[in-house]
Amino acid sequence: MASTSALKRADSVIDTMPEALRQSRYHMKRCFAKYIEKGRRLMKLHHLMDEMEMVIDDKDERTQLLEGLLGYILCNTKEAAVVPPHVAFAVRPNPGFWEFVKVSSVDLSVEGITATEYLKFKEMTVDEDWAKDGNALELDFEALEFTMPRLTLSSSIGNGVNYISKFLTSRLNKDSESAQPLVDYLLSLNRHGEKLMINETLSKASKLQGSLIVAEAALSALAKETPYESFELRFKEWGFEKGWGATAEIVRETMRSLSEVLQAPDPLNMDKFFSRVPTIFNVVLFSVHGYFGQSNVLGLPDTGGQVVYVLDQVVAMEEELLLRIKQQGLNVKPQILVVTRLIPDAQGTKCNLELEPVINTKHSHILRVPFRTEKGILPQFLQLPNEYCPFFPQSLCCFHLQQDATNKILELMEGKPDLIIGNYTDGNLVASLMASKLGITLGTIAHALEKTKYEDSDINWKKLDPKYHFSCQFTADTIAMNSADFIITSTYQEIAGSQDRPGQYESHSAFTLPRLYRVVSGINVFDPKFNIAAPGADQSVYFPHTEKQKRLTSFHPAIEELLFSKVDNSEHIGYLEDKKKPIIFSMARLDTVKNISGLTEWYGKNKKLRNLVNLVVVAGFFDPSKSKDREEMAEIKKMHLLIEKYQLKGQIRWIAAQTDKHRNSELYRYIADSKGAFVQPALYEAFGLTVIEAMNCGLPTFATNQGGPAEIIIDGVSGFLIDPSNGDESSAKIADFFQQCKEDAEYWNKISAGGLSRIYECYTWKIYANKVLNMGSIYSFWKHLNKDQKQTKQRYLQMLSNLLLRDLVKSVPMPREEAQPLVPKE
Ligand code: UDP
Ligand code: LCN
Repeated sequence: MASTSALKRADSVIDTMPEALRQSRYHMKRCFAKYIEKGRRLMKLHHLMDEMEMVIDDKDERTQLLEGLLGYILCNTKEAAVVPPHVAFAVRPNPGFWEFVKVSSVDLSVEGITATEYLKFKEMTVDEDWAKDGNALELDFEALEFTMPRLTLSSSIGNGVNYISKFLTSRLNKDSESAQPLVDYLLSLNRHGEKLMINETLSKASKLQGSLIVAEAALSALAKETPYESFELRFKEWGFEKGWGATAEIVRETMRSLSEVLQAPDPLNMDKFFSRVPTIFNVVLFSVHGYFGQSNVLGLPDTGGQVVYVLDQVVAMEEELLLRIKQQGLNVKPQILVVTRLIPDAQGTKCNLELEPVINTKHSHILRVPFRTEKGILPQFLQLPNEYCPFFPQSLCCFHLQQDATNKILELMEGKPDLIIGNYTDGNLVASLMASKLGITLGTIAHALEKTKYEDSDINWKKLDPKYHFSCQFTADTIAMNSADFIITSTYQEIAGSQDRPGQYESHSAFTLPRLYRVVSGINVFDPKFNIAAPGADQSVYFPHTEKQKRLTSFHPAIEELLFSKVDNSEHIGYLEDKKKPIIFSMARLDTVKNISGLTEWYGKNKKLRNLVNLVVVAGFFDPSKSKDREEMAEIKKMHLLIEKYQLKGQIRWIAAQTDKHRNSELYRYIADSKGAFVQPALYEAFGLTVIEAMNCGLPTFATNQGGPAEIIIDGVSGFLIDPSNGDESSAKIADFFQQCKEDAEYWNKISAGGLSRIYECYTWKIYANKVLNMGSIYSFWKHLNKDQKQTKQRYLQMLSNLLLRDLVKSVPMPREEAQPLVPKE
């Protein structure tokens, strides 16, 4: 029986649902009558289950039904739109796979429907006129890419670059002519007008193949280390230009991989060849919001992990670029510019400086360009939209920023960049506008997309727009993700979620903003543009506590004061009575979602844990009246209440937000010395840089199972996963760990070592930079190969941006403070 139902489960919902309903017809008729009883509405899984429970009160019968196919279908239902007499179901049997069906409550007949039809059902629950308007604006991005290959397995999602190599292999394998686009692409490579790799002598694939054979033979007679210069002239006569490699050995390897590709393409040689092609020297990164600076900014509004990520990314990319350029035998200085906004009223930060070198790089800079409106330059900081600060002028300013930044970038780089990478909605928008204008390869990074953070944020957009401006945000996100040649994510779940929860990108596949537009295919998570490249932590700062000679011991007196002094002041409150106990430590912004107050409560309630360890949290500050954010204010008050309620003084130290990463890293290690642990208890975390910082320091880590950390940590091996919605279970798991450490001193070392090996295997900036530069190289060629289709899509996106987004952003209120008039240039 089990195997039959398993087989059936592999079938589509439309095939299996009629029979499943027929088998429980009596109960189902009553169930559907209940569903439609309240009229039009949207139902989630828990509503469907609760109402089924009301109708089928016999537990055994219910269990039997839920164990069958019907239960399987219902459990995979993400949403149902009730429009009597029908109930339309959106079923997601696997990550990325959606099926839509409508069921009649009258006769239980089932009909498959399209995404468009489902969205109309959904709209009927809030706005019948719009749903029935035959001329409503529909966006369909897949319609423009009907010939582009798509992946088919959920497990392949996020591995795009590997599949692009395979697709390229088959494209170049068709006939004798199919390698010509590769030759044309190589012919187009140049650096400031100076040709690279090949010149017009080798304009045909057959000629190139022949010359490669001759060149390889010549190379085999040379010593491996022979520099390119010593055979450059001879190679030039044969049609070869610089860029193949610095030495005879490297040139030979690169030539061999191209020869293999031209003879019979295979993904391995394709990858190898493209990792060596000199296409990327200058990169522009956009990270627009927050206080983008290198010191004293973390913890300021909108200033968190993204700033850390981008700065570390620059260092790693420059290092990798320098290495590659050296291996290519070129004498070129790579340049990376991080473009952000200039804030004249910089509040003590350096955000009013136009150009600032990036620490630990040789040639990279932060370029700050002011936000401008028609009235002039905006002097003050602008927060991303939230309830307290309902402005989203970022989008409006992005249009201007793109124009103002372009000239500056072209001037500083003495030409166009080779790759543009955006970060988050605002940065991705500017990046996509610029990439489209200059015709440059575009990568985008979201860090976190807002759409999934609020239930039904699409259908209810009108209600939420005054607070959050989702109409602008979702439009900007959809435009940027469609413009991108490749999308970098930190985790799989960011793209396609998990078995139970749709991914952040996946939630853009079909959605509707009634009265504005209906997106019938917004993004396809099976598009090979998606790539997982997880960030790392700066390993010169976050290194294991056991590396004694590197330890920053000069911070110890300050750290000891921070942890153990008995005074309450503006930097810390609470104290630790028993200094010998291990410490459980957490550090995050004091947002509700970070759940620092949750951790405090779990600790307060768990006597065993309190006996075993102390609690130290670094988060926000202590005076709610100083907060401008309603959420933060509530969290501060809650923290004080919990400390009071559970009488935590003597066992808790609450430290205000810290901005010195060197001191923070030593704090992680100091806590590791105490044989403590790091706890990241967030209700949801997109990635979680603190998790990998702690693991890099060798501190055993407990992290939320909701979001990115669930992929970082292998439970029980490289750390532990905890369920933020089950505090008792989570605190018991932490207590058990410390109990076990008491009984077996080696256990702590084992988990600490497990965390470190996981980091070295998957979460380093070196791995990241290598992956991202390979993407830049291979997607540039892919874009070249598909330029006609790319251009068509680009025109469609430009139209949407100009017709839709520009109008939407105009309706967003600007801050009251007047902009400063532009000072005319000398
Ligand atoms: N951080 C910090 N001081 C604080 C809180 C956080 O320096 O008081 C740093 C932390 O070390 C990490 C980043 O800010 O590098 C937070 O990144 P994460 O990805 O954990 O969360 P986000 O704030 O981006 O949501
Ligand atoms: C944003 C977040 O919310 C974090 O989870 C990430 O770690 C950070 O950006 C860096 O990507």
